[in-house]
Amino acid sequence: MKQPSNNANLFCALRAAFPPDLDQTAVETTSPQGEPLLYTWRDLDHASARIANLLASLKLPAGSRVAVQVEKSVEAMLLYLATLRAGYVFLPLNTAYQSGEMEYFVGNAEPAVVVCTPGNFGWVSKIAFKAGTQHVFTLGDDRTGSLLDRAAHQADDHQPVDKAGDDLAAILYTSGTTGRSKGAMLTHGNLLSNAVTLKDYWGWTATGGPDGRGDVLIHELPIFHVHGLFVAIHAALLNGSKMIWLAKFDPKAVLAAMPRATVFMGVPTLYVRLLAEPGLNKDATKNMRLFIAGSAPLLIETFNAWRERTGHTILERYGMSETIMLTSNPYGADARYGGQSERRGGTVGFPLPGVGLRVVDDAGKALPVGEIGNIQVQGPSVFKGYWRMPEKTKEEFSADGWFKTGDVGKVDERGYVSIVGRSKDLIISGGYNVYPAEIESAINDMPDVAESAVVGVPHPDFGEVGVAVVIAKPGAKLDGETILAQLKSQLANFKIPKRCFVATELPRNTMGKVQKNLLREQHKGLFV
Ligand code: MCA
Ligand code: AMP
Repeated sequence: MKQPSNNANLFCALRAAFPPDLDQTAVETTSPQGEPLLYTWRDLDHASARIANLLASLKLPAGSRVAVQVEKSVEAMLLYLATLRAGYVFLPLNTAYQSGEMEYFVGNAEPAVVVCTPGNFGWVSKIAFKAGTQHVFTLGDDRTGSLLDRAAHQADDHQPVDKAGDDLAAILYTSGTTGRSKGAMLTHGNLLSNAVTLKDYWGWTATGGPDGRGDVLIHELPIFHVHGLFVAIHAALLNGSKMIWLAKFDPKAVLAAMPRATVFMGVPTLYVRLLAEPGLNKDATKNMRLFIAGSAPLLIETFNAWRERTGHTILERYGMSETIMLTSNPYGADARYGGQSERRGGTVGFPLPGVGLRVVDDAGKALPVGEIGNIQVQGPSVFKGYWRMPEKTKEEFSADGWFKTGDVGKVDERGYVSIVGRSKDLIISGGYNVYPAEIESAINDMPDVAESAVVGVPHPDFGEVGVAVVIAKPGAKLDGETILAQLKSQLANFKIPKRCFVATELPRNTMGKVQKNLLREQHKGLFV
């Protein structure tokens, strides 16, 4: 493949990092039936070229969105790479989304192409065609489906479409505290700059490791969010590193992969579940170089227990869909911060090189070191805005151009950032974001419901889970279990509150606002 010198298409940078010997293994995985499967670097190149050629043959308008709701597979990753290569915009969707949620995303994004699982073709294609989508393909987790059937007839070389750094590469939907989800628009430049920074900051190496070829990543996260799709995949590809690819998180499979790997990235729930494995010890992790956590707060108990059991200190970092990664604890000595190299539990480390981070009060005035306030950021990975929502975009930036994260935190005298809360009403459950406003709205639409409140409470496995408190209309009778069952038919399963209480009233302050802090306090002991 010819490398155009000034093409800012992210795929060019990833492809340029493939090792010279394309016959080396790039991905090691198993089929759904458990048979071992190996993909070489050449396989990644050729298979993504075939899909890119298929997309190109459709003659889609520039900037077309390719919406994808499929189970995790290597081919799903290849579809992402092919979309970059073909110059279109990748739009990944959680497989847990139900038809009402999909209807919104597809209606809002108006994708030219939708790719779904063979089993969902019936209902997903109906939604897609209604929204004007011309092409609906299927992709199974076992290398089946019309996408690969059609791509098989295409050539296996493809020249990446010319892109500028500011061109859109992906849209990631992220819920809002009010109203519906917003599509965060990320550019080729956003994604590449962050990937390069993380590769350097986390010390990715192309030598050493279990087979002498450098780092090997255990990839066990879903690939429809920033963590699994961008942070993990980009770092590995940009380092020419092999991935041990698990279709789903399974603590035993992760432990079994550790002797052949060096890097693991996970949300805190995965660390909690790994700690429950008696086989997790210093010996099992002795070949590992780095454990990285993020997407939700890592409890200090988990941080300490991990160090005690394995001898490794988890490196916690912090980011958002709108910004990709913003801060990280140091991997080695950080010269910008006096050579400090300590990974401090309970903190998310330093702003990454190139990231500006400030803590301000509600009026937007910068606060002194150590004071708690709203976190605002700037930098090359900060997104381009919300898809077709210029007003919302404007609201989320300060007058002088800083993005308002909605997270509340502080910076200590040594420069470490801590997240102490959120100004946005958000529950992070097992690394997935759940917006109470969306759940409350679904509950309030039920005929016998007068009002409701959903709050997050501590949970030993998911960190935090939702609990609903519901008030019936006068004379109506409600039952918590029935409400939850009804919600299950409407919303992605991880959004369903783990408990639902029927009460006679919600606590309110003198302004009439529901006092969620009192509900949180009342229910905080439910699961711990
Ligand atoms: C599954 N369930 C959950 C969750 N996941 N409930 C609350 N929160 C969750 N996260 C429920 C299901 O509804 C189901 O309930 C039951 O648990 C079993 O479902 P199953 O799918 O079997 O669960 P699992 O396979 O054990 O999944 C748990 C998980 C998964 C592996 C922790 O949630 C996961 O992969 N989380 C990672 C999310 C992630 O990648 N986040 C990154 C976002 P029932 O039986 O009642 O139906 S990116 C991001 O946040 C930013 C940018 C960042 O900084 O990285
Ligand atoms: P999302 O928009 O789904 O990507 O979620 C981003 C949010 O996850 C951030 O705004 C934070 O609230 C939260 N988050 C990510 N990483 C961390 C972390 N290490 N500690 C605390 N919160 C985090």
